[in-house]
Amino acid sequence: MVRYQLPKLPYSYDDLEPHIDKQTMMIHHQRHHQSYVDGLNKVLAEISGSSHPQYITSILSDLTPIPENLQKKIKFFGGGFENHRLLWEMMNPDGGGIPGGRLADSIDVYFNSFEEFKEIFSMEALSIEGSGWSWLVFNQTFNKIEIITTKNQDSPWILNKIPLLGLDLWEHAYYLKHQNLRADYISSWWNVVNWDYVSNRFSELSG
Ligand code: MN3
Repeated sequence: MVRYQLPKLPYSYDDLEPHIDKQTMMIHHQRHHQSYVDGLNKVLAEISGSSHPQYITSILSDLTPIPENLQKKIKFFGGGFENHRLLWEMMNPDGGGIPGGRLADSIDVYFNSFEEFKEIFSMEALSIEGSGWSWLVFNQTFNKIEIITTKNQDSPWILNKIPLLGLDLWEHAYYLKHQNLRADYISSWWNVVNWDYVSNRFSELSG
């Protein structure tokens, strides 16, 4: 059986300062992400008698082979594991600015301009009630990009959509620095978006 591990951050805890603070990064990575890793390993161990060689994104894409009473846990812990793994990669101290390449063209096609895309994405992120995520995803069925939001730790993979860029809107992602000011967190976060990573993901998918 696959055992998941807490992935290493691709930078130091204080590298995203002043946009994302060191203490938030440490607690978010070492405690919150670790708890999704542990929860996922535990629920996979509970699925007795069957092995799960597929990576978690394949499991999330089709939950039907998972016993019904465990599907919710897989969704939560598996989503939490993968969403955060991506979150760290989707940020970078040298991030911010605007995307390039084919992703930039696609954003212009579906959202008119990068500025309009950014505005819609931020509005959707602000409008999430309770905890959830805001995403730019690739919709394979229609071969297009879309903005979606998900509740709790739901991953875009459960909707068969591929996450390109994701923003964590749980209070644990921003409360220490921004308290209840979610809009401030969102505008800080744009400064660290790793557009190279996001654009590369898109290029590989839309090939
Ligand atoms: Mn989180």
